[in-house]
Amino acid sequence: MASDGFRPLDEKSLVEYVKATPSLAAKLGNQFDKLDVREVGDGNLNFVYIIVGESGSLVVKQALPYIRSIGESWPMSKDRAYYEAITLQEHCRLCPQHVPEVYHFDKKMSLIGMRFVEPPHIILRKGLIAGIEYPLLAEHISEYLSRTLFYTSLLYMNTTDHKNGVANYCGNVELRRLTEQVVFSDPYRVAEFNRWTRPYLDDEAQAVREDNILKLEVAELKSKFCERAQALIHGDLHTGSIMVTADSMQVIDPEFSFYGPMGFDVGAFIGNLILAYYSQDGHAAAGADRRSYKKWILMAIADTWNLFFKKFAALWDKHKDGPGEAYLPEIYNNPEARLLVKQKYMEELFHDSLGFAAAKMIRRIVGVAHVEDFEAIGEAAPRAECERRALGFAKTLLKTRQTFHDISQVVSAIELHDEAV
Ligand code: ADP
Ligand code: SR1
Ligand code: MG
Repeated sequence: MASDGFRPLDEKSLVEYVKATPSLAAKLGNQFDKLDVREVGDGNLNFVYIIVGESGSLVVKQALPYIRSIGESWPMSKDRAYYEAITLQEHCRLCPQHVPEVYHFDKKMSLIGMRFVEPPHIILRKGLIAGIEYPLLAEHISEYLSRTLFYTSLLYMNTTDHKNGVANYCGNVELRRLTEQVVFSDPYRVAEFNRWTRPYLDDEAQAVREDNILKLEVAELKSKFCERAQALIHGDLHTGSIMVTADSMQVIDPEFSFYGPMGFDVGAFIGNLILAYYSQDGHAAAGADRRSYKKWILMAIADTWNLFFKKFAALWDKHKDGPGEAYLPEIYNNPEARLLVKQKYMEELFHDSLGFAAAKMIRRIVGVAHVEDFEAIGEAAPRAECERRALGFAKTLLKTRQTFHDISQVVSAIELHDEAV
């Protein structure tokens, strides 16, 4: 054991740990005879164990002091487990139906015990690759986004609570720096871990590095990401951080959380749906094209924004006379003033979301961490073709996001770009 009390667990030592931890042992009904223990971590950073016994189940997640997908050559603070645990708890309080319960947190061990999000839940990204429609997805994600973002913003919070919240997350600096680097910097310069589908996208990767307008736009987004403490955001809300069934949705993995721009979460989700859209042709089998599935993804994008807008605005109306510091009732006390500020706020949030969506798409094609949507397309040539379309659309979206005023215009542009190239 290290002097700080940390030791990495394996499947065997984990069982001893659970037995010695009453809050976890109780979740297994204190029955340890026939335990099935499996390490299932397929994310980029951590180790995740599922433990299923005859009388219960749980998940244990442990952060080691480096990035798993790269190795020990890229050290990373294991304090990330602390931020993940406190955000799971806060988001579970605000939106219990869509966030797994935390059973136990051990700061020295950088270890979280939480609810096992049981089968038939699967990772949304895998469902999208398989071509599965989720009729309630937009309803559920808009509920999660609207509640977690509204209730942690100055639209609802008083300034003392909000500043305390901001301060609580200031220490998550290494994960913020990681995002600053791999989303907003590395794709725009030559960097050690950047990769793309060679040689097909060599010219496209170079073009990204030489596009001054693109660099101008991404600088604006980076500045918002670094400087705007708008609400407690998940910070990594891609489709690999969401588990789904036909009628349930659970958001996991908020280790990148901090008080940041709301559009970073909304955009992460929408951007990853757009990536899923452009990957579909690579998954189409003979006699089974993905045309209707692509339509469904477009509908999910539109529904997500529209429902989010509606629910977020409804929360704002409900709490218009509440403690929120941003728009004090004695100043914005007439319907016209309220409408004006709401329109301006939501329009900026819309454009932020589109910008962050685009930046998140670009980094997944020419940066370090790629997505299974494309990686699962075995042959390089068709994979590169899908990626080229996605990258082309993302660049346009990043540069022209201010020209869109409605999500239906974005959806039309996605389709047009797909048909044109
Ligand atoms: P990382 O932080 O490394 O990205 P994730 O939190 O994304 O790790 O988890 C990796 C994988 O572990 C997920 O893709 C999912 O399959 C599984 N997993 C994580 N948390 C749970 C949970 N609470 N219930 C069920 N499976 C989980
Ligand atoms: C080395 S970058 C790893 C990526 O995985 C996480 O899910 C985040 O998206 C991060 O940028
Ligand atoms: Mg993850």
